[in-house]
Amino acid sequence: MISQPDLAFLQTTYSRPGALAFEASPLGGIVARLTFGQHESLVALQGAQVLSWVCNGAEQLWLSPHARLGIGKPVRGGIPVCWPWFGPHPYDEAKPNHGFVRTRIWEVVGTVAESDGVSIELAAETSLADLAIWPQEAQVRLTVRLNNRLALSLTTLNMGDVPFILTEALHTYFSVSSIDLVRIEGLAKCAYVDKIDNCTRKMQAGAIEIAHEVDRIYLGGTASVSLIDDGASQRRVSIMSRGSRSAVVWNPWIDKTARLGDMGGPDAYRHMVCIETANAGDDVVKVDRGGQHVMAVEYRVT
Ligand code: TA6
Repeated sequence: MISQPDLAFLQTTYSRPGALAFEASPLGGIVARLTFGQHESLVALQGAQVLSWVCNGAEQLWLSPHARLGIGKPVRGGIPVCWPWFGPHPYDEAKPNHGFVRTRIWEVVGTVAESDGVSIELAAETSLADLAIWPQEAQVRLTVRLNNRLALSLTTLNMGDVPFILTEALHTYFSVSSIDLVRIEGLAKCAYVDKIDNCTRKMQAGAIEIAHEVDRIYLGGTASVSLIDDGASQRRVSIMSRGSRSAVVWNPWIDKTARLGDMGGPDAYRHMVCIETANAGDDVVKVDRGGQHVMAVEYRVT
């Protein structure tokens, strides 16, 4: 078990009556429950991972039924924080996929409850032990803010004496009615790396529809993307990013769902799609010594 901070301490120090409370999650770790009117979000201390976002009474995110906290494995679903690299380590595949902070217990550094929203800020710092897998000194902070929207802001601070290169993603798993009734707009005419076709570079023509495994890194800046679900939920999720030059679209489809083994069933792929705000592939970020970088995203459901 990974040690968790004291629930009573968190409640006493950071809870906000009627807006933010900490609780022991049935998944095995501590989560913060943010409430704003009929909207709600759950944020795990492990990985500073958003596990749930209920907007207008409907869950917007997909979470594996196998999700467990505190077992040293990343949780599949919600909004994983991929940092300080996206995907496999640039030159050592033995290192964890998507960096090493998804399984880390982040520290709560602040909570705010105001008339226009409620937010929590969490932080994680690289340790001496981390130098073996990433030879930099850095801090990463995530602020999650809930009102009738959900906004995340990921800040990287270079605490060391030399610049470093960063790739990163807010790896958001959206729940969808049925993958065949989904369109993704806003990436037309964007170049992308097709990871299921030998990383061939291609150009997106029109809206994205998904009828097979899709794993693409769209490059060069995508401030506004929309997920359109024409199924039972009949909804559009607007995704407004800043400080991000890449967008990743992923659906594992049938074979990869089976290989992953933690999606919760052979047809789980039909009910999720990842649309990730990122700096990935060619879009690396250089963080100067003493400098910082912010990547942010805001989701709105209409
Ligand atoms: O963002 C898409 C991706 O890089 C896929 O290639 C797949 O690996 C997915 O992330 C999930 O990665 P994970 O390490 O969470 O299993």
